[in-house]
Amino acid sequence: MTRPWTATVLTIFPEMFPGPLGFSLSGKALEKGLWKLDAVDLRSYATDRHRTVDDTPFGGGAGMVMRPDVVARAVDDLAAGGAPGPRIYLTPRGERLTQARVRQWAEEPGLLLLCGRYEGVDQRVIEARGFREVSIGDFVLSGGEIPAMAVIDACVRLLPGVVGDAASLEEESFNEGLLEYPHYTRPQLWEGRPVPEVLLSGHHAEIRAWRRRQALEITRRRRPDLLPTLS
Ligand code: 9WO
Repeated sequence: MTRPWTATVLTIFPEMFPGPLGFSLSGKALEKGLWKLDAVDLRSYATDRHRTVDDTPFGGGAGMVMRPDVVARAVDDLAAGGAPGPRIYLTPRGERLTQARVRQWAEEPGLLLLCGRYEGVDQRVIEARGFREVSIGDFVLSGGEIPAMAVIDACVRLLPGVVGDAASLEEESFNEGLLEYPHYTRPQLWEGRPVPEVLLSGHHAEIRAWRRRQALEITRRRRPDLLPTLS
């Protein structure tokens, strides 16, 4: 392969990577060279002997802020070294990640993911280096590393050759926009609970229709915002 899809991660905790991404689907794909991971220590771009990356916030307030000069040095060095693709800063303030966006990013040559710690990163370097602010959900963690892993995992499973069974991805896009129907396997009777009869029937058209109804019903109850509005 000429240049596999590459996740470049800027973090003060590069040892966290690959972490969970080294297992299962993403881990096997990584071993096969279907994608590449470059976890870069932000501290290596600090200039003082304590390798400081943060400082106190102008205007006062709790905690510390990551310095723009350190982040910019890192980004510029990585860009010169060919770190490709959109630049993403993981923050609860960001625009919410969607599967549509994941599909776009899986088509890029890779991603540069900036992981904040403390109270976040100086806003000027986010703007000056063209980072998009992205959130994976409405909660606050202690840093951007776990969200970065989530973004990478979501992209990697869409790369060519990563999911062996192309039917799985097709089925997923068939289900487009709805929550998934429930799944069942053996034993057929477990703790007095049977598997829905229709799934044992072998009537594939009926099974398809049942799953569709289940998907619609669970979506209506949990995520009505995902359903097209009538009018
Ligand atoms: C911490 C904090 C403490 C005192 C006052 C204000 C404060 N804000 C924050 C904060 O937002 N810290 C973030 C921690 C800074 C960026 C990295 N961190 C982070 C990213 N937490 N959660 C995310 C995240 C990213 C994407 N999607 C969901 C959550």
